[in-house]
Amino acid sequence: FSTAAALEEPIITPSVQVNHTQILINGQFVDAVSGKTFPTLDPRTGDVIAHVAEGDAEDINRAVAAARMAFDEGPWPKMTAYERSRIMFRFADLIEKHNDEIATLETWDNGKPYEQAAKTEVPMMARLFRYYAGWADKIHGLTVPADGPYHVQTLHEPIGVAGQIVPWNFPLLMYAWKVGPALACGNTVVIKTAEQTPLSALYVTNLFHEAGLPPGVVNVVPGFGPTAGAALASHMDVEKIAFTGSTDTGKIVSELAAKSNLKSVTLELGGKSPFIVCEDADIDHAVELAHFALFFNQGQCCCAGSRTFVHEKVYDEFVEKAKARAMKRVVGDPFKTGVEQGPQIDAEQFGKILKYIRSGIESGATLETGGERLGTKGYFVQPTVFSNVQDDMKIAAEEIFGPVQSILKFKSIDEVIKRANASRYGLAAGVFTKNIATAHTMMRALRVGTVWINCFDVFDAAIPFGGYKMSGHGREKGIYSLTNYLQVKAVVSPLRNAAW
Ligand code: TXE
Repeated sequence: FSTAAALEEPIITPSVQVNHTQILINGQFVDAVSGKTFPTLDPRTGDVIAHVAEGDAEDINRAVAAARMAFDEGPWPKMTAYERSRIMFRFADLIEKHNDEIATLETWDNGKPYEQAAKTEVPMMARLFRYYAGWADKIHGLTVPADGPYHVQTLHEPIGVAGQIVPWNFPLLMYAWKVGPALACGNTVVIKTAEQTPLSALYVTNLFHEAGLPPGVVNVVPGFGPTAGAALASHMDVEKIAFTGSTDTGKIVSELAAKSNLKSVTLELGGKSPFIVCEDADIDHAVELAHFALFFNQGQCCCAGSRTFVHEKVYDEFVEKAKARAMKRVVGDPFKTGVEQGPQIDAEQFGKILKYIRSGIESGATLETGGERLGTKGYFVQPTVFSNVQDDMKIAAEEIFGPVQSILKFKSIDEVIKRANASRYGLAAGVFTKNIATAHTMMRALRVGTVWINCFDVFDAAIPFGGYKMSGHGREKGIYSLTNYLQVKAVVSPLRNAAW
């Protein structure tokens, strides 16, 4: 690997100050009611970056009360849609202005390459807010042609207070996917950040207030899942909960929502996405994109192409090239230029990944490269490639969420479709072929929320994203995301000639 030098040199000390570590309620930074804090760690070293206020049920109550007030008393839903949209546009401008500070916090707290945060994710966040700002004044109901002498129309109204629970793999993008549509539709928000990555959301929400966001419209509560997260999901005054995270926690969130006030739920959960390379594919292109599909963001993507199915005729060539590509991957301090892979998020995920690697070896898959931790501190894992992986091995069935590529062999299109669909997940798929009929057949047959044909991980504010099966329900991004945050009210009134 192109790793050793990058890992051994002294690590880069980020140049930004961590100024926001408290809970953000009603436009004010406050301590937790309990006075408790928790450390947020630098995944490069395991050292403490800062101590952050630890919200729990009491703080969630306060945040929900603020969001409730901002919704019920205004001004947010009572502002014109144009005024709301202008605040969101101004926020996007401020995100751009502070691009480098925001990206620095994101990399420091999460471990992702700085270049990825600074050149892709933070700009994408600004793009998402502009996209949703554009929607704010284009949301309206219909006039409905009913039978009989009635005037019938629908009003598209905000739901109320939206609770949002986000994970640590894309802290800012998950914020944008959730807060953007909720606000465009006129809702107010309480967002619980992941315990591993509280810093960037606090920083950007402060900027949002600078852009003119009224107090109470977006409240940010850092804290843990079973305390703060569960309190939000079961709160009686929260009318909608949106969650991104593991399938197991998604079930808990659904249950809490059902047991409390039956708040509506959208879930974006795990995946085990097939990446299918047909015999006629451009192999070099497929190798590169299969590598990207799996290793991007340290393998910590819900839609990672984590089952690489390759046609038997091109299998050996593909495995050789995939191995060579993984061996060239540059792993190291994510603040260094040219580094493609930083550390995993925390000790727990790091341990889980190494366990899956051992399980792959024990179950008889061929370890082509990698397989160990890198360095002696922090949570770095060697880019790892397994060949001869079988469907019933754990590494082929369960979400590893790390830099571990599993390459499986197939013989026919019908067979690979069946095997690709034989998963409890259904988030995404990649199909690599030059044959348009094969591409169209697969596109229809695969039971997943996104099919990328001869490409992968193409994200855009307008493209909907979400899962089939146990990868969740509801769609984020695009026009479809708005329906998660709107109530439809039917209004019926008789015309003058109606029989009373
Ligand atoms: O997830 P959790 P974890 C997958 C991935 C990973 C595994 C575990 O396979 O290895 O999940 O990661 C909050 N009530 N994904 O433990 O627990 C928690 O505080 C309410 C896929 O980090 O799902 C955090 O804010 N909330 C995924 C969020 O849920 C609770 C991204 C996610 O944490 C809660 C992350 C509770 N009882 C992990 N318990 C994706 N789809 O992209 C936890 N939380």
